[in-house]
Amino acid sequence: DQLGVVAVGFSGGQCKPGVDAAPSALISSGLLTQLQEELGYKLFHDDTVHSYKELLPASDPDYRGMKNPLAVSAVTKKLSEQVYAHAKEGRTVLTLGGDHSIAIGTISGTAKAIRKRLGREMAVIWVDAHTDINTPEGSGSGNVHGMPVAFLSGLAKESREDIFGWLKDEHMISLKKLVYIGLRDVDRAEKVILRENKIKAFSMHDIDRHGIGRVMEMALGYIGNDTPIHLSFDVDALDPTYAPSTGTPVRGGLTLREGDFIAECVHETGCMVAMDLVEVNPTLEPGLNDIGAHETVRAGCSLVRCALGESLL
Ligand code: DIR
Ligand code: MN
Ligand code: MN
Ligand code: MN
Repeated sequence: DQLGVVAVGFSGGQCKPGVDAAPSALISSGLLTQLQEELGYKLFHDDTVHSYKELLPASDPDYRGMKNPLAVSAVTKKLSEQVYAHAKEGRTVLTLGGDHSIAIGTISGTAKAIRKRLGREMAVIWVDAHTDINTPEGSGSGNVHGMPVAFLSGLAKESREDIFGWLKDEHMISLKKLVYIGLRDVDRAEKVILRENKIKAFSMHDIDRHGIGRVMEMALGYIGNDTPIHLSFDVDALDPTYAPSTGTPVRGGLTLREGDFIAECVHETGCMVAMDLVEVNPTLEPGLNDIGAHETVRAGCSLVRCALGESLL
């Protein structure tokens, strides 16, 4: 099978430096080699960790409360084209972030390719402690990594071409085909959006109640058979015990096995068209020495391998 890989060293969707170092850390630990040699993928990768420096503006004032709006818009627009170029060839696309704002690029690129190739609207499984569905006006932080789903679904609109106005209908996703898993830190304004739009969401409470097996049955049942799936995995969905090196850790998260299980179940559908792994920040090292970063990178690699078909037996 063909796998397009895009390595995105970008951190402008939030305020902590270091998340741009994740792709190199993941690749150095052998991830791409494993995908090629152990899982048998034919890789399409330009051997570059993109920082998109040439796209970053000299001055980038806040706009509608958003921080770095021009930079995030320019980078995600370019990334959208990169992902589209892979997906239109029928390749599965793996994007290594970077903070979660990059999903504006990845999901818009896959959504467009799936429309063109298959005439279908794809589903998104968003695994995260957070819903990342703030509108600029509803956001408390102004960090765009808390807003990607709002822009991708049209809940947040902006006509300025250089601030996400480049997102057209062909790039968009339906809130009816979105499923969240792992939630436990959702802003008040976001809860209103979830309720008003009847968005399918499985919080940690649901996982405690039903178990991850049943939750995945319900999540995939909601999406329906034979629907192309984009899996967007924020490593902060995992409990900080397993993934401490991330910008906004929240206690009470998924175990490593629950995270891997989610990825395995998405793989088993045979319908995964793209995966993002985001918010690994190897420079945040809450553990002794760099054990925290090492463990977080290892967890990230495991999630990717599971989503791409590694099985236990
Ligand atoms: C918060 C935190 N909801 C915000 N969001 C995220 O800034 O909008 N943290 N995504 O990872
Ligand atoms: Mn690349
Ligand atoms: Mn996120
Ligand atoms: Mn998160």
